Amino acid sequence: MEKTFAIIKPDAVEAKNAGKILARIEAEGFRVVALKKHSISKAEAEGFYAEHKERGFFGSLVSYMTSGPVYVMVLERENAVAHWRAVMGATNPANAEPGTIRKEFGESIARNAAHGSAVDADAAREVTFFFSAA
Ligand code: FUP
Repeated sequence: MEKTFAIIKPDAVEAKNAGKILARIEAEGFRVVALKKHSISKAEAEGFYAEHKERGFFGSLVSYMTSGPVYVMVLERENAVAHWRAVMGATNPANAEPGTIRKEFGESIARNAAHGSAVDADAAREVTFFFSAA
C-alpha cells in the first residue's frame, strides 16, 4: 500500500464541493488515513510551494492558498500517488480529461480545486509538512 498527500483547495471548500470530492476519493478505493480542515499560513504556503518561488505566479499562488480553509489529507491505496494524480487531472482544468476532479470542480489553472503529490518523495515530504507521525 502506498500513501499520497492531497489538498482540497480553497476554491473547492468555498464552493462546498469538498463533500463531493471526498465521496470520489472513497469511490476510488482510497483509505483516508488522516484529514484536517486547516487554514494555511503565508509561511506554510511559501514553504510548501518553495520549488515555485521564482515563478511569476508564486505571489498569487500563496495568496490563493491562504485565502480560505483547505482540507489536507493523507490517502492510501495501491499506486496512490499516480492514481490520485490521474483522478485529479491536468493542472489546468481546461486541459483536464472529462470526469477528473479538476475538470469537474476547477475554476482555472490558479484555482484548480485539488493538489496531489507528484512523486513518492514529494508525498513523504508533504505528509510530514502538515501532519506529525501517528
Ligand atoms: P500540479 O503538480 O499539477 O499541482 O502543478 P504545479 O506543481 O506545476 O503547480 C502548482 C500550482 O501552482 C498549481 F496547482 C496552480 C499553480 N499554478 C499557477 O497558478 N499557474 C501556473 O501557470 C502553473 C501553476
